[in-house]
Amino acid sequence: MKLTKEQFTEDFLRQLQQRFALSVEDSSNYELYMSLGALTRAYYSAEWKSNTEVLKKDKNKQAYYFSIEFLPGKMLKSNLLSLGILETVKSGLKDLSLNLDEIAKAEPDMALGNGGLGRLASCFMDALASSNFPGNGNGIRYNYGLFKQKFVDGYQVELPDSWLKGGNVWEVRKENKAVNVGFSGQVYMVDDGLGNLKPHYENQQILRAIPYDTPMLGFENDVTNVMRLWTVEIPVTEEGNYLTVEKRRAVEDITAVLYPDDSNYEGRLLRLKQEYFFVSAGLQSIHNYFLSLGLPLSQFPNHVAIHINDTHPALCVPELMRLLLDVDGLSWEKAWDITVKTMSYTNHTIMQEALEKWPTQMVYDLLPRLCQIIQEIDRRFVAEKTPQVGPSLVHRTRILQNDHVHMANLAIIGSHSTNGVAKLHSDLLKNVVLHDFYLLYPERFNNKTNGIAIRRWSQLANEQMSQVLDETIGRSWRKNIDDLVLLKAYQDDPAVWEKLATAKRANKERLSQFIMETKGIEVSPAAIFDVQIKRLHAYKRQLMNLLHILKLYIDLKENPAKKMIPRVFIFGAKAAPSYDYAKTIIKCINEVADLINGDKSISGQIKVVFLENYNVSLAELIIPAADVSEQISLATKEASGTSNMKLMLNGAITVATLDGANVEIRDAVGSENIFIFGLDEQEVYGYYKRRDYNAKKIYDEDPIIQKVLNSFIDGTIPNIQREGREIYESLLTYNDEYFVLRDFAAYCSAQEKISQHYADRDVWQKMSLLNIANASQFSADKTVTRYAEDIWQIDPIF
Ligand code: 26Q
Repeated sequence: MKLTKEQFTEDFLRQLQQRFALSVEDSSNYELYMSLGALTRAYYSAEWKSNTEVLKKDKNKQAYYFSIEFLPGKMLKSNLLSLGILETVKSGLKDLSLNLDEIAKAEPDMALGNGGLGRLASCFMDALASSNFPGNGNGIRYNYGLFKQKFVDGYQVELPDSWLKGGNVWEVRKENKAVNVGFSGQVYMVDDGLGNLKPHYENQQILRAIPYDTPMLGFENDVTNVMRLWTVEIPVTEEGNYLTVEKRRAVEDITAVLYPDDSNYEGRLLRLKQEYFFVSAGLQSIHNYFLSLGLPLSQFPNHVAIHINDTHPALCVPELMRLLLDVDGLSWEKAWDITVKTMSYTNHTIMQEALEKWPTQMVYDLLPRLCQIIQEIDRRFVAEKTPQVGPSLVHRTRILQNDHVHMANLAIIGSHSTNGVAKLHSDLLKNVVLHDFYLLYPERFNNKTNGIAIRRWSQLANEQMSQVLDETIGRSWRKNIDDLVLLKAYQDDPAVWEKLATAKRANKERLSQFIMETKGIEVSPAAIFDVQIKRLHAYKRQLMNLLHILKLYIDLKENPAKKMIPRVFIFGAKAAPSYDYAKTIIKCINEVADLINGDKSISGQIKVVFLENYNVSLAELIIPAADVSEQISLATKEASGTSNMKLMLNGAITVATLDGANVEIRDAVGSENIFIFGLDEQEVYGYYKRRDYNAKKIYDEDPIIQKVLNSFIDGTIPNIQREGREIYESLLTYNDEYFVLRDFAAYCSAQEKISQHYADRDVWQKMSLLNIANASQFSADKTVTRYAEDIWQIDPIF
């Protein structure tokens, strides 16, 4: 949009006065933020209205991304960037002696997600709008987002995230789009007098679902899609709706908190209620919208694509069936045909413990009609497939097994597309994890490698580097991300190396200052900033990183004269509150950090910093300052990873196993510009097949590993009597589930190589440059375009 600085300051001062009756001098950052947010909203409101009208008039096919998590972070600066007025606003505020970055800090992070899956959903929202696709989000408006993390005596403590308490400027409550969602009770099929069976419900609990819409702006293209999040309310009925405090609480619980588990599936009834609540509300609202277009139902899949993001929204399948059967009166065959054509599903994990299975009885009690439909889907599946492929394959793939509803099976059988999130992961789905389904439906399987919202992770997070790019290759990359490859032409240009190094240095200084302010730890921006930021999970092997740190430390203690290139090891990670082993690792990292940071005898050559409360905003501060990107999961375990892409884009060099998207990153940058180590997929499966992994043997044969592991139980690391023992036992007594010891030596040599390469500034800068230049292939714009073309069949419009 066009906006002069003068117009902006005038609008802003008016907004501040109208909203808070305040002048700039008397306003807090929060009041300034709210006013700026409201003004930003006013700037895009006309586009939002006209987008909605155009879509309704043209009846374009739209995609709906159903996700139980969204993780947008802060939206002020990203909305200003999309509107093309970020610079104008910045300089207008400066004229008022205000600083946009300070004001922006007052916005709470919207953290309605745990990690990769939720952040991916938000990167996709950005990319869909930026690539002119009509694509919307559908999810839950949790009153409390992901817990805030604090460390007390080195232990993780969780605090509630009441992100809504100051109000949310971006959302709009849509009272007139509310729908009812029914739970429990009994259901009978009765003849409606016309020979059709219709469900008759008794004792059903009816809840109200209210949507809150947040516009998702495209980059400089006037597109405003919608992320629709649902909140539960107790309906007002004619007979009155008096509920006891307890019953009210039980209802409100449904959209109260995000489950903080990102890997371990827990079969809680409340979680199932959440899943059905947002699925039913979202589908009803799509169904209502479709009916308002006045098209025949057979046209539904030509106007609606529904995406099931992991299995959490898999109830989309039976819920759409319910609407088509019970509300529209379609035959089973017609309803099923429409459902399968409409639905598509993404798998995000191969970890067995994360696969959702719900006790059939629980599903029956909570959702009797859905359960009937699921049973009928299962019955027909068995009847149709058994003659074709025989009973044993059917037995392994059916939805109902051992009195449980298998959600992945439901999602695959009820959709036309199943994809993994990186090449390796998608191949594993086909060949191992979902091989049985691949035999049944080979044409349904495909890969869609993840991507990231490049603009947020460069232009917003890393202004310093962005400026260097502007000066070097011009500004076109800001819109056409592919133009980042123009940087390759400068791979041997020392002047460009120097500029990029200066930008990196400034980002490191900014992070060093933050580390000093928040942790009181002094770190040198001249050191290598070695970064591992992701959820804490055993398979991601933060522990291996810690073992390497201990090895270096022991080395320095034994050889006091030794000089190494100083390193700052930076961690950011939350553990699921119920995940004891992950919490143990947090405690150990914190204690090792205290030990090393406080040891004057190593003259600051190693520092360890575990930043609290890792979230999107902190990622935006850490990533631009990273030299080394740790992507060290056991091969086959990380479906894709996305922080690997963000770090690469910001010029960090990756140290990685051949897991997830690391493989594609290596292919993009070339083996000489990444440090690959460790077991590969084949070798890992070799161990599983032979069942001959022996951690104790590796320990017995490797004196370095002995020294490092012993430090956990011999008092070297203080305050970890219980935790140190737990780690030690997990590796030696319980045989090291994720092969940390097997990969340790290779990891240490990769780390040594990193130090050698870093010592040669030119070599390092060239590698770093090539990482930036090759990052554009991981743009979420590309990823969603592939989803749009191959899976959703939606066209860019607007
Ligand atoms: C399921 C049931 C009950 C409670 C919680 C859950 C649950 C919630 C979140 C299970 C899994 C998740 C999140 C998984 C996740 O974030 N997976 C990551 O997805 C990224 C995007 O595709 C990948 O890059 C990561 O590799 C993958 O770990």
